[in-house]
Amino acid sequence: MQRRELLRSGTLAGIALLADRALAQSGATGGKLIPWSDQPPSVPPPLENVAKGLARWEDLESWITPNDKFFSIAHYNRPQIDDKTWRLGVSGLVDHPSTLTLDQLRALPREQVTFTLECSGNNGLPFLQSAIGNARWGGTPLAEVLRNAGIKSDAVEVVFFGADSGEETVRKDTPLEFKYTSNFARSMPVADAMNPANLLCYEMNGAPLPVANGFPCRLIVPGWYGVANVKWLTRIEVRDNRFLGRFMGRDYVTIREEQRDGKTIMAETSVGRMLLKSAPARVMQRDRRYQIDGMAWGPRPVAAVEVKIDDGIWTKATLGQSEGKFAWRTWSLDWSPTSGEHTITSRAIDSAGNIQPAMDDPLIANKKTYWESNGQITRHIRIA
Ligand SMILES: Nc1nc2c(c(=O)[nH]1)N[C@H]1C(S)=C(S)[C@@H](COP(=O)(O)O)O[C@H]1N2
Ligand SMILES: [Mo]
Repeated sequence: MQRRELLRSGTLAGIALLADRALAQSGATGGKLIPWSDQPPSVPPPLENVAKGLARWEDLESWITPNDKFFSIAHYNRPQIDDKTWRLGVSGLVDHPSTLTLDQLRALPREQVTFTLECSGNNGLPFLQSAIGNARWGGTPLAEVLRNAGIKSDAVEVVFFGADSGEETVRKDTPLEFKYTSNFARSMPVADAMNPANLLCYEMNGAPLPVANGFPCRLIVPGWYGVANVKWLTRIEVRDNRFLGRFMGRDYVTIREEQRDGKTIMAETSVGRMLLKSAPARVMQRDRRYQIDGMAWGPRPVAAVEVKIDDGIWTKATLGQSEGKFAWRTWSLDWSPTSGEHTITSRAIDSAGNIQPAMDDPLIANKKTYWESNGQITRHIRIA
């Protein structure tokens, strides 16, 4: 390893440790965890294989989510890929189409990014909670591979295909019904794909990617919702028209009631960049003192987090250290509750002054689909 890289990873580890300590503080001094009284239901049987590893928020013990505690979402199958025979194809509107082996990918420049990956469906369904995790992702900058391939001037989009596939149906239950097999895929405009933060990622927290999280290679697009981070990546295609597969044009399309010239319309927008959000993670008790810990994240730096207990006023929480613009930030607040039932709500405020919307904000209240549910989260707790 290069000296500079060693230094950099050393610093990162140091900062991560600090944040971990802040989060584990109460535990370290013999604190007691008070579990939330509003536990989410378990994932219903038809979706058991789709959403896995949804941990309870209060079991979060470190700023970095360990690989074996990271959630996973798979809409089709979970392919077991042999890294010896795995290939990444780069084709379409490029000067030099190519096929890369994992060794060839590893031989290219390596970068790391700490990025909090959240499923855009997180908090949108009763059972879909804590579909979020923070990891240090390592791999080759996507821009490097695209530059080597030479994107032609008439290119519009870059499409990323996974090895997983399933059956899709259009015009269901009509004489025009058509079934076909499709791979998981997502696309991005060329300019977004060329973002230097994007990685063809083969490492998660210093280890090879777990199978559930895309072994041997996945796309990591910091600042974008989980769905854009294509796992089990096998093919990159550059094209001159827009890709409209299921996960671009049907699923992961937010439908929201909006007003236009006095008329109500249903606005349909694609799920892409992540939104400003925060969550109360846990309450710890030490003697008669209580501490509320939580997390905040978003597309811009988090400037503040405020907490509301029951119907009280918003109180500023103390923010933990900021570590990279794509990673979540810890926050905490001392609390002296009376015994009985309480609610705890948090809201994040970003550097541009945007406030995480309340649940009755039209942005959230008029949203008909469950994706992009970044409304304020209220948790319930019983104090003895
Ligand atoms: N190939 C493939 N990539 C995929 C998916 C998938 O089903 N297949 N699910 C996406 C969705 S919806 C999310 S939220 C993230 C979750 O990443 P994780 O499973 O590593 O937590 O992966 C994304 N990448
Ligand atoms: Mo997702």
